[in-house]
Amino acid sequence: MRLQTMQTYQEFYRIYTPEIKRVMDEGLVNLNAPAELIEAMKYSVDAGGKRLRPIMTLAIFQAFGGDIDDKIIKIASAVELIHTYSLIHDDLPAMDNDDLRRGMPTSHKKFGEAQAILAGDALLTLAFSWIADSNIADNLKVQLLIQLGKAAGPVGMVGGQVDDMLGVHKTYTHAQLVNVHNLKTGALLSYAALAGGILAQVPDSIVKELARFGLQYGLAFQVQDDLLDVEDATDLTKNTYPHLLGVEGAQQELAQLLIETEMVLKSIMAVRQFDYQLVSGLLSYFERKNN
Ligand code: GRG
Repeated sequence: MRLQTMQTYQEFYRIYTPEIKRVMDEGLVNLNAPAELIEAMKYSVDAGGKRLRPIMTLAIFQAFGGDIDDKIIKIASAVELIHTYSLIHDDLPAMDNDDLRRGMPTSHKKFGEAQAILAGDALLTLAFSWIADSNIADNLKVQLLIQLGKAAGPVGMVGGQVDDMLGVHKTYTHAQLVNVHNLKTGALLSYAALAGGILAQVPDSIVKELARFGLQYGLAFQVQDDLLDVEDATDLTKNTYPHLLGVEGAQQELAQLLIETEMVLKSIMAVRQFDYQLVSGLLSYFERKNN
């Protein structure tokens, strides 16, 4: 594989976010499924998220010499289906009971609780089909499916969500909080990063380092999210970094995590050439928010 011509992360993001939406929409409207179900699935998929997870997979895939096409975009978007399902279920009355998501009525407010639950279920299972039904080599498929199952399920995001819920009436230690967020938020981002490496067929040792990059990125993402919640004056009584460390402590933790995240990329660069500036561009998410 060859390294592509240098492209800034901003250009990459501008090109591929609409492509991700197009490929996801095509995958949804072509399903032989009840129109009402497709409508509810598409409503949440099209609600306008940042597409951070598929963008991470695609940027890493390209940075390690992969050529992006619709087939790769669809595989990369599987994790976005899971992310979307998690938000639909997280908003339900039994969980956060939110009326709005991304400025629009939540799925259960728009379609009713039963339809929202089923739209989430359908997005979760469809994610695995999009990988399993693709025409990449079977060994790559199996690796992706194993890793996605781990990241999304009981030893990943769902486990983290449960730990988070159980923590409502207690105060977690720093280590417990890190663990909750590694599972709840970090696991899917870690998958998104390693999936780019698996698709680009880099050695296992680099896939492992990419997973570490995604996990560190996810933790930084969560600290940032907690800090933004403080600015929005949401409550400080939950298990959050500002609650545990104070706002200044959480800001220091974020700065340290970002240094460590970049260090992981540098350590990969020491053993294998890749388009460093494209992948490190993923960290611009934090600059924007800090301005
Ligand atoms: C219900 C099984 C289940 C899991 C829910 C991810 C999650 C677990 C809940 C979401 C709650 C939350 C606000 C977590 C903080 C980090 C996070 C995942 C934020 C949302 O991700 P973004 O910013 O969302 O990538 P967009 O809207 O850009 O797609």
